[in-house]
Amino acid sequence: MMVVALLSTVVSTTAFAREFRAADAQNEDYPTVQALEYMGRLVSERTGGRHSIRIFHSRELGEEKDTIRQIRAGAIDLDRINAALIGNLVPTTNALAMPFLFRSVEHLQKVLDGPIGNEILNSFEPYGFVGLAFYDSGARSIYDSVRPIRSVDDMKGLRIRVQQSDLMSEVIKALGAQPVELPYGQVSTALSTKLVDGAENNWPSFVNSGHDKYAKYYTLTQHTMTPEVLVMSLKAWDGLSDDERKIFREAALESSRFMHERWKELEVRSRADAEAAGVKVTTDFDRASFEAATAGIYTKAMRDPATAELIERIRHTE
Ligand code: GTR
Repeated sequence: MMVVALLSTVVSTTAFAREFRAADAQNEDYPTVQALEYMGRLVSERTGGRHSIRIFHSRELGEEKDTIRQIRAGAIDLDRINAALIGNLVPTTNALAMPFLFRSVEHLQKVLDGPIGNEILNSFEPYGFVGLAFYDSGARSIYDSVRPIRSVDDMKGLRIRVQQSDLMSEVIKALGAQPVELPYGQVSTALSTKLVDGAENNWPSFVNSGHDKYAKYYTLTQHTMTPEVLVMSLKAWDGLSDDERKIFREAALESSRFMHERWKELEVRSRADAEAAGVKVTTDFDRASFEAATAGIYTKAMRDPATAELIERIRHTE
Protein backbone atom coordinates (compact mmCIF):
# COMPACT_ATOMS: atom_id res chain seq x y z
CA MET A 1 0.00 0.00 0.00
CA MET A 2 2.72 2.35 1.14
CA VAL A 3 4.74 1.67 -1.97
CA VAL A 4 1.78 2.26 -4.26
CA ALA A 5 0.92 5.52 -2.53
CA LEU A 6 4.50 6.65 -2.75
CA LEU A 7 4.76 5.68 -6.40
CA SER A 8 1.60 7.47 -7.36
CA THR A 9 2.84 10.66 -5.68
CA VAL A 10 6.06 10.48 -7.60
CA VAL A 11 4.23 9.77 -10.85
CA SER A 12 1.74 12.58 -10.47
CA THR A 13 4.52 14.98 -9.62
CA THR A 14 6.82 14.12 -12.48
CA ALA A 15 4.04 13.74 -15.02
CA PHE A 16 2.74 17.23 -14.48
CA ALA A 17 5.66 19.26 -13.19
CA ARG A 18 6.68 21.77 -15.81
CA GLU A 19 8.95 24.65 -16.49
CA PHE A 20 7.06 27.22 -18.53
CA ARG A 21 9.17 29.23 -20.96
CA ALA A 22 8.35 32.94 -21.01
CA ALA A 23 9.62 35.47 -23.56
CA ASP A 24 10.07 39.22 -23.16
CA ALA A 25 11.70 41.65 -25.61
CA GLN A 26 12.86 43.93 -22.79
CA ASN A 27 15.99 43.36 -20.71
CA GLU A 28 16.10 42.10 -17.14
CA ASP A 29 16.00 45.59 -15.59
CA TYR A 30 12.70 46.37 -17.26
CA PRO A 31 9.57 46.17 -15.08
CA THR A 32 7.70 43.70 -17.30
CA VAL A 33 10.53 41.20 -16.80
CA GLN A 34 10.42 41.83 -13.06
CA ALA A 35 6.67 41.31 -13.13
CA LEU A 36 7.18 37.95 -14.84
CA GLU A 37 9.68 36.99 -12.15
CA TYR A 38 7.15 37.93 -9.50
CA MET A 39 4.50 35.85 -11.26
CA GLY A 40 6.91 32.93 -11.44
CA ARG A 41 7.42 33.05 -7.67
CA LEU A 42 3.66 33.03 -7.10
CA VAL A 43 3.10 30.12 -9.49
CA SER A 44 5.87 28.05 -7.86
CA GLU A 45 4.54 28.77 -4.37
CA ARG A 46 0.93 28.04 -5.24
CA THR A 47 1.64 24.81 -7.11
CA GLY A 48 3.87 23.58 -4.30
CA GLY A 49 6.92 23.91 -6.53
CA ARG A 50 5.54 21.71 -9.30
CA HIS A 51 5.39 24.47 -11.89
CA SER A 52 7.90 27.21 -12.52
CA ILE A 53 8.46 29.95 -15.05
CA ARG A 54 11.79 30.40 -16.78
CA ILE A 55 12.20 33.84 -18.29
CA PHE A 56 14.05 34.52 -21.52
CA HIS A 57 14.38 38.30 -21.61
CA SER A 58 16.26 40.57 -24.04
CA ARG A 59 14.81 38.78 -27.08
CA GLU A 60 16.68 35.56 -26.26
CA LEU A 61 13.87 33.62 -27.93
CA GLY A 62 13.67 35.99 -30.89
CA GLU A 63 12.19 39.35 -31.69
CA GLU A 64 8.63 40.11 -30.64
CA LYS A 65 7.08 39.21 -34.00
CA ASP A 66 8.88 35.83 -34.03
CA THR A 67 7.74 35.06 -30.50
CA ILE A 68 4.12 35.46 -31.60
CA ARG A 69 4.70 32.80 -34.23
CA GLN A 70 6.29 30.57 -31.60
CA ILE A 71 3.53 31.10 -29.06
CA ARG A 72 0.95 30.09 -31.68
CA ALA A 73 2.94 26.94 -32.45
CA GLY A 74 3.25 26.18 -28.73
CA ALA A 75 7.07 26.43 -28.83
CA ILE A 76 6.95 29.16 -26.15
CA ASP A 77 4.50 28.97 -23.23
CA LEU A 78 4.20 32.60 -22.14
CA ASP A 79 4.88 35.79 -24.05
CA ARG A 80 4.87 39.38 -22.87
CA ILE A 81 4.21 41.47 -25.97
CA ASN A 82 2.98 44.91 -26.86
CA ALA A 83 -0.65 44.98 -28.03
CA ALA A 84 0.36 46.79 -31.25
CA LEU A 85 2.12 43.62 -32.39
CA ILE A 86 -1.09 41.59 -31.98
CA GLY A 87 -3.09 44.02 -34.10
CA ASN A 88 -1.93 42.62 -37.45
CA LEU A 89 -3.32 39.23 -36.39
CA VAL A 90 -6.35 40.20 -34.30
CA PRO A 91 -7.56 43.47 -35.88
CA THR A 92 -9.83 44.54 -33.00
CA THR A 93 -6.76 44.71 -30.74
CA ASN A 94 -5.69 47.69 -32.84
CA ALA A 95 -8.36 49.68 -31.00
CA LEU A 96 -5.87 49.82 -28.11
CA ALA A 97 -3.18 51.32 -30.36
CA MET A 98 -5.32 53.99 -32.05
CA PRO A 99 -3.74 57.45 -32.05
CA PHE A 100 -5.05 59.98 -29.53
CA LEU A 101 -7.90 57.71 -28.47
CA PHE A 102 -7.33 57.61 -24.73
CA ARG A 103 -7.81 60.88 -22.88
CA SER A 104 -5.37 59.85 -20.17
CA VAL A 105 -3.63 56.81 -18.72
CA GLU A 106 -6.49 56.67 -16.19
CA HIS A 107 -8.98 56.40 -19.07
CA LEU A 108 -6.93 53.55 -20.56
CA GLN A 109 -6.74 51.80 -17.18
CA LYS A 110 -10.53 52.01 -16.77
CA VAL A 111 -10.96 50.39 -20.18
CA LEU A 112 -8.43 47.63 -19.48
CA ASP A 113 -9.84 46.85 -16.04
CA GLY A 114 -13.43 46.76 -17.32
CA PRO A 115 -15.43 44.60 -19.73
CA ILE A 116 -13.57 45.82 -22.83
CA GLY A 117 -10.20 44.72 -21.46
CA ASN A 118 -11.69 41.36 -20.59
CA GLU A 119 -13.24 40.91 -24.01
CA ILE A 120 -9.93 41.68 -25.71
CA LEU A 121 -8.04 39.20 -23.52
CA ASN A 122 -10.68 36.59 -24.28
CA SER A 123 -10.62 37.19 -28.04
CA PHE A 124 -7.21 35.61 -28.71
CA GLU A 125 -8.13 31.94 -28.39
CA PRO A 126 -9.03 31.35 -32.06
CA TYR A 127 -5.49 32.55 -32.89
CA GLY A 128 -3.77 29.99 -30.66
CA PHE A 129 -3.16 31.86 -27.43
CA VAL A 130 -4.92 33.01 -24.28
CA GLY A 131 -4.75 36.55 -22.84
CA LEU A 132 -3.87 36.58 -19.14
CA ALA A 133 -3.25 40.22 -18.19
CA PHE A 134 -2.26 43.70 -19.31
CA TYR A 135 0.84 45.52 -18.11
CA ASP A 136 1.58 49.25 -18.01
CA SER A 137 3.31 50.89 -20.91
CA GLY A 138 2.31 54.52 -20.34
CA ALA A 139 2.17 56.78 -23.38
CA ARG A 140 4.42 56.58 -26.43
CA SER A 141 5.96 59.78 -27.80
CA ILE A 142 8.13 60.63 -30.80
CA TYR A 143 11.87 61.25 -30.45
CA ASP A 144 14.49 62.09 -33.05
CA SER A 145 18.00 63.34 -33.65
CA VAL A 146 17.19 66.05 -36.20
CA ARG A 147 14.97 68.75 -34.71
CA PRO A 148 12.36 69.37 -32.05
CA ILE A 149 8.88 68.54 -33.35
CA ARG A 150 6.51 71.44 -32.72
CA SER A 151 3.84 70.73 -35.31
CA VAL A 152 3.05 68.06 -37.81
CA ASP A 153 5.04 70.04 -40.43
CA ASP A 154 8.23 69.19 -38.52
CA MET A 155 7.58 65.49 -39.14
CA LYS A 156 7.97 65.93 -42.88
CA GLY A 157 10.64 63.73 -44.40
CA LEU A 158 11.81 62.20 -41.11
CA ARG A 159 12.46 58.46 -41.11
CA ILE A 160 10.79 57.16 -37.99
CA ARG A 161 11.16 53.60 -36.75
CA VAL A 162 7.90 51.90 -35.79
CA GLN A 163 7.01 48.51 -34.33
CA GLN A 164 6.17 45.73 -36.80
CA SER A 165 2.58 46.88 -36.99
CA ASP A 166 0.63 48.00 -40.06
CA LEU A 167 -1.34 50.45 -37.94
CA MET A 168 1.77 52.14 -36.54
CA SER A 169 3.21 52.48 -40.03
CA GLU A 170 -0.02 54.14 -41.15
CA VAL A 171 0.05 56.54 -38.21
CA ILE A 172 3.58 57.73 -38.98
CA LYS A 173 2.79 58.00 -42.69
CA ALA A 174 -0.32 60.05 -41.91
CA LEU A 175 1.90 62.42 -39.93
CA GLY A 176 3.99 63.06 -43.05
CA ALA A 177 7.06 61.06 -42.02
CA GLN A 178 8.45 57.86 -43.44
CA PRO A 179 7.78 54.79 -41.28
CA VAL A 180 10.52 52.16 -40.99
CA GLU A 181 9.30 48.92 -39.41
CA LEU A 182 12.07 47.34 -37.38
CA PRO A 183 12.20 44.86 -34.51
CA TYR A 184 12.98 46.40 -31.13
CA GLY A 185 16.46 44.88 -31.00
CA GLN A 186 17.57 46.81 -34.07
CA VAL A 187 16.47 50.28 -33.08
CA SER A 188 19.61 51.37 -31.24
CA THR A 189 21.86 50.52 -34.17
CA ALA A 190 19.41 52.08 -36.61
CA LEU A 191 19.51 55.32 -34.62
CA SER A 192 23.28 55.30 -34.23
CA THR A 193 23.92 54.65 -37.93
CA LYS A 194 21.23 57.16 -38.96
CA LEU A 195 19.28 54.50 -40.79
CA VAL A 196 16.40 56.22 -39.00
CA ASP A 197 16.09 59.77 -37.67
CA GLY A 198 13.93 58.79 -34.77
CA ALA A 199 11.49 56.40 -33.19
CA GLU A 200 8.65 56.50 -30.67
CA ASN A 201 8.26 54.91 -27.27
CA ASN A 202 7.56 55.47 -23.59
CA TRP A 203 10.14 57.04 -21.25
CA PRO A 204 11.38 53.80 -19.65
CA SER A 205 11.99 52.07 -23.02
CA PHE A 206 13.62 55.21 -24.48
CA VAL A 207 16.15 55.29 -21.64
CA ASN A 208 16.47 51.58 -20.84
CA SER A 209 17.32 50.71 -24.45
CA GLY A 210 19.78 53.60 -24.74
CA HIS A 211 17.93 55.44 -27.50
CA ASP A 212 18.43 58.65 -25.52
CA LYS A 213 22.10 58.55 -26.49
CA TYR A 214 21.22 59.22 -30.14
CA ALA A 215 17.86 61.00 -30.16
CA LYS A 216 18.21 64.26 -28.29
CA TYR A 217 14.72 65.62 -29.02
CA TYR A 218 11.75 64.01 -27.29
CA THR A 219 8.34 65.50 -28.05
CA LEU A 220 5.54 64.67 -25.64
CA THR A 221 3.16 63.66 -28.43
CA GLN A 222 1.72 60.83 -26.34
CA HIS A 223 0.09 59.71 -29.57
CA THR A 224 -0.69 56.17 -28.37
CA MET A 225 -1.00 54.38 -25.04
CA THR A 226 -0.79 50.81 -26.33
CA PRO A 227 -0.50 48.50 -23.31
CA GLU A 228 1.59 45.38 -22.89
CA VAL A 229 -0.17 42.01 -22.82
CA LEU A 230 0.79 38.69 -21.29
CA VAL A 231 -0.40 35.70 -23.30
CA MET A 232 -0.09 31.94 -22.90
CA SER A 233 0.02 29.42 -25.73
CA LEU A 234 -3.18 27.46 -26.12
CA LYS A 235 -1.10 24.29 -26.05
CA ALA A 236 0.26 25.11 -22.57
CA TRP A 237 -3.17 26.31 -21.41
CA ASP A 238 -4.84 23.09 -22.55
CA GLY A 239 -2.38 21.10 -20.46
CA LEU A 240 -3.45 22.83 -17.23
CA SER A 241 -6.18 21.72 -14.86
CA ASP A 242 -8.88 24.23 -13.93
CA ASP A 243 -7.17 24.89 -10.60
CA GLU A 244 -3.85 25.51 -12.30
CA ARG A 245 -5.43 27.86 -14.83
CA LYS A 246 -6.84 29.84 -11.94
CA ILE A 247 -3.39 29.99 -10.35
CA PHE A 248 -1.80 31.27 -13.57
CA ARG A 249 -4.52 33.85 -14.19
CA GLU A 250 -4.44 35.19 -10.65
CA ALA A 251 -0.65 35.25 -10.53
CA ALA A 252 -0.62 37.18 -13.83
CA LEU A 253 -3.09 39.73 -12.48
CA GLU A 254 -1.16 40.13 -9.25
CA SER A 255 2.07 40.61 -11.19
CA SER A 256 0.34 43.30 -13.21
CA ARG A 257 -0.62 45.11 -9.99
CA PHE A 258 2.92 44.63 -8.67
CA MET A 259 4.31 46.35 -11.74
CA HIS A 260 1.64 49.06 -11.74
CA GLU A 261 2.78 50.26 -8.34
CA ARG A 262 6.30 50.78 -9.64
CA TRP A 263 5.59 52.12 -13.11
CA LYS A 264 4.73 55.79 -12.48
CA GLU A 265 7.86 56.36 -10.47
CA LEU A 266 9.98 54.71 -13.16
CA GLU A 267 8.50 56.98 -15.84
CA VAL A 268 9.41 60.03 -13.80
CA ARG A 269 12.90 58.71 -13.09
CA SER A 270 13.51 57.77 -16.74
CA ARG A 271 12.49 61.20 -17.94
CA ALA A 272 14.77 62.85 -15.37
CA ASP A 273 17.66 60.60 -16.46
CA ALA A 274 17.07 61.47 -20.12
CA GLU A 275 16.99 65.20 -19.37
CA ALA A 276 20.15 64.89 -17.27
CA ALA A 277 21.78 63.20 -20.29
CA GLY A 278 20.94 66.24 -22.43
CA VAL A 279 17.61 65.26 -24.00
CA LYS A 280 15.45 68.30 -24.81
CA VAL A 281 11.75 67.76 -24.14
CA THR A 282 9.21 69.58 -26.29
CA THR A 283 5.89 69.96 -24.50
CA ASP A 284 4.39 72.90 -26.44
CA PHE A 285 3.71 71.03 -29.66
CA ASP A 286 0.61 71.58 -31.76
CA ARG A 287 -1.44 68.55 -30.80
CA ALA A 288 -4.43 69.59 -32.90
CA SER A 289 -2.36 69.33 -36.09
CA PHE A 290 -1.41 65.75 -35.13
CA GLU A 291 -4.99 64.78 -34.40
CA ALA A 292 -6.20 66.26 -37.68
CA ALA A 293 -3.50 64.46 -39.66
CA THR A 294 -4.46 61.08 -38.19
CA ALA A 295 -8.24 61.46 -38.64
CA GLY A 296 -8.11 59.25 -41.76
CA ILE A 297 -6.83 56.36 -39.63
CA TYR A 298 -10.21 56.37 -37.88
CA THR A 299 -12.16 56.47 -41.13
CA LYS A 300 -10.31 53.34 -42.23
CA ALA A 301 -10.47 51.48 -38.89
CA MET A 302 -14.18 52.21 -38.50
CA ARG A 303 -14.92 50.29 -41.71
CA ASP A 304 -14.59 47.16 -39.62
CA PRO A 305 -17.82 47.08 -37.58
CA ALA A 306 -16.28 45.25 -34.58
CA THR A 307 -13.40 47.75 -34.33
CA ALA A 308 -15.79 50.67 -34.83
CA GLU A 309 -17.97 49.46 -31.97
CA LEU A 310 -14.98 49.00 -29.70
CA ILE A 311 -13.63 52.47 -30.45
CA GLU A 312 -17.03 53.99 -29.70
CA ARG A 313 -17.29 52.12 -26.42
CA ILE A 314 -13.78 53.21 -25.45
CA ARG A 315 -14.67 56.83 -26.22
CA HIS A 316 -17.75 56.53 -24.01
CA THR A 317 -15.93 54.95 -21.08
CA GLU A 318 -15.87 57.53 -18.30
C1 GTR B 1 8.19 48.76 -25.79
C2 GTR B 1 7.50 47.42 -25.51
C3 GTR B 1 8.18 46.31 -26.29
C4 GTR B 1 8.32 46.67 -27.75
C5 GTR B 1 8.94 48.02 -27.91
C6 GTR B 1 9.07 48.45 -29.35
O1 GTR B 1 7.51 49.79 -25.14
O2 GTR B 1 7.60 47.13 -24.15
O3 GTR B 1 7.45 45.12 -26.12
O4 GTR B 1 7.08 46.61 -28.41
O5 GTR B 1 8.22 49.00 -27.18
O6 GTR B 1 8.92 49.62 -29.63
O7 GTR B 1 9.38 47.59 -30.19
